[in-house]
Amino acid sequence: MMKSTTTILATLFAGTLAGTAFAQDGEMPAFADVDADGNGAISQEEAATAPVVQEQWSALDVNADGQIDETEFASLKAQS
Ligand SMILES: [Ca+2]
Ligand SMILES: [Ca+2]
Repeated sequence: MMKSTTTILATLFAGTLAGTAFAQDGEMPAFADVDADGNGAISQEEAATAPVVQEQWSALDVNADGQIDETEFASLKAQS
């Protein structure tokens, strides 16, 4: 009983991780998805959930205020 329950949970957990990794792998995130707290700007903490944003942070943060607003986010480039 315990064994099969553990196996099911492990499978679900692995599936969740795989789904998350797939969604982040080179795909263009939506601004609203990265802006987790919905304040209209992406902080560096929020960018940590979106590698494509994090990698281009210095290019995106044009006014160097430590946040990516929606206008700055618009220049995000899809990765090849
Ligand atoms: Ca935010
Ligand atoms: Ca900025």
